[in-house]
Amino acid sequence: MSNKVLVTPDMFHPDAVTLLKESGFEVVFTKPTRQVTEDEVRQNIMDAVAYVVGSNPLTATTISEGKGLKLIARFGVGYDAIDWRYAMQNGITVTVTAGANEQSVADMALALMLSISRQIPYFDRSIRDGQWTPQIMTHEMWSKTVGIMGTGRIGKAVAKRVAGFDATILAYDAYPDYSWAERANVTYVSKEQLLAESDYISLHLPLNKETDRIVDASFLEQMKPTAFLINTARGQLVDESALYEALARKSIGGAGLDVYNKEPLSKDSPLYLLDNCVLTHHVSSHTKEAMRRMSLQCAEEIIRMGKGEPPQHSIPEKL
Ligand code: 8YV
Repeated sequence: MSNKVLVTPDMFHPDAVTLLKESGFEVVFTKPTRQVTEDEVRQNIMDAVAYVVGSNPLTATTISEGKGLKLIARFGVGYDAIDWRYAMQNGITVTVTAGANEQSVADMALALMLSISRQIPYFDRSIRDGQWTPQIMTHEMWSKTVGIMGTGRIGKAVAKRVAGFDATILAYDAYPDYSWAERANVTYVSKEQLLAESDYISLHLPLNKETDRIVDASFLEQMKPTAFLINTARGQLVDESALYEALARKSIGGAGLDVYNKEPLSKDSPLYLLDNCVLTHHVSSHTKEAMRRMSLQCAEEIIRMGKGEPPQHSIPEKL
């Protein structure tokens, strides 16, 4: 068995590199996630036993080049960009860093809720432009209704935070966790009720064929005209043109977006022209704390694989 671990995320923590080296692995980095090409991965995956993959796509063709590949350790929780079916069919385990980044992503969802409803980017721009009294009114978050779509680890962490705002918390999930909801004072409702009643809608769904463009024109029409849409999950959950239209017509209150249909967001995107949306660069889990946990978790999965032990967080899908 080869001992080469190929790593793409440049934020892979040095402690995880040390851990892998101490366990006898050689660690080889590609270019960082946002620069690496499939070609570069293909060239380097050939003699690797494990690959730590960022948000860069990993196709069947590339995976098939990894003749000795045993583990794909996803540096993150969403595995929509990986041809995981092909990997599993070929006996390659795919793990995710479940439990490592939900606190950071939940923080960001809250930050976006507050940023858009209190117009923080607008005030920041305004004071830098030398204006002291910009005359706009904003909205407080206290005691509002927050709709959480997707109640996995991240959705639950968001619920915990918004409870501190005395929010009424509604949730929608194809697989409700009623015992958590009872403890957390969260009410599962239909999608229609969540859309009609929420002042904030925060998306925490995985991207798959059921959720692709779940936020379309009709979804947006069902939202309150004052409601905010927050997306720290996946850009493809949202029909971005329909969202632009709704924001431009002000048929919803605003949006806080960390993810986009196509990343990086095009320089020509009309979203830049709108004041009622706050945009960040798919950085919800980019905190020192989460990155270290994610790195160590990937390293530990690889070390377990090396010892012939079962993975801790392999992806749940069955073929
Ligand atoms: C990752 C993410 O940090 O966990 C995920 O699925 O989208 C992010 O939080 C990013 O994909 C880098 O790998």
